[in-house]
Amino acid sequence: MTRLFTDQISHIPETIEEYNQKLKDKTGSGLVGLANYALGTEYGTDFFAQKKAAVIPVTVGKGVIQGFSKTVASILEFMGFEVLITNNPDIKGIKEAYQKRADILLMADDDEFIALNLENDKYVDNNWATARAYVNGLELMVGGLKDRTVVVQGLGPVGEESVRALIEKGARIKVYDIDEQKMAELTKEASVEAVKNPEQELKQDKLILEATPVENTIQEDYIDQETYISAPGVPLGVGKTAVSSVENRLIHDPLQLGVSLMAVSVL
Ligand code: PYL
Repeated sequence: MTRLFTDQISHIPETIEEYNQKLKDKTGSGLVGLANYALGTEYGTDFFAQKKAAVIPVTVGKGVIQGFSKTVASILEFMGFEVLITNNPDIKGIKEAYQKRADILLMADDDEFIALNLENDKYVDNNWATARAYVNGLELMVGGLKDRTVVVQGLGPVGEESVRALIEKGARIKVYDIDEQKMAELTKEASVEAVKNPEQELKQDKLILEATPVENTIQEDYIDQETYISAPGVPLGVGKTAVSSVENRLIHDPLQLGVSLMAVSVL
């Protein structure tokens, strides 16, 4: 999992309103609407307000990321949840969240980012939630994925889960990863084929799910008015000069979509 760093997320709390409006402009839905669409639910902010979420800093491994807990908390607060960041990290933090009667616990180490609902035993991890959010975001942008071809670049945990979500949508999927074994695994599915040269594919296939942890995987000369990109990968795989030519048809963020879907999926 690519480890975020502070200056990739420190802007999120004060820009979340603007982010949400841009997401609405692109997909017709904001964070809550997209999560409900992806999960087939109809929760409103009044329901979220009845739920207390605790974000627990975790110090193991490479330790706390300055601003991570605050950013996760700000996304949940924006959605309407009652939110606390525990004063203590780690096990003491879990104990504190329990003692403060939190319903939902969110915590992340270097490998996992999970949400647990103590009320109903539901659990979700960020990779699953992020993949579902970005596939459904792409679907909302283009009006439907059935029988459409989607190129998935990067078959890490999010890319792989995205392929599964796209199979459920009835899409035709072309996958690319530097690891040929990963491609071979996924092409066992009838609707999935491996591509050797993703750049060539982008000349004809215009729906892209970019889930690599690499910059500049999508160059400007492969982008036109038909191109739609859903990019859960951090850092953004679209070349900096290319972003301006596709920004109204590009979904990308370091945390917002994944966190919002995590919270709704454990209710
Ligand atoms: C969950 C993010 C999405 C992309 N990469 C993942 C990441 O950066 N994981 C590490 C998160 C560490 C959090 C740290 C803290 O502040 O509690 N343990």
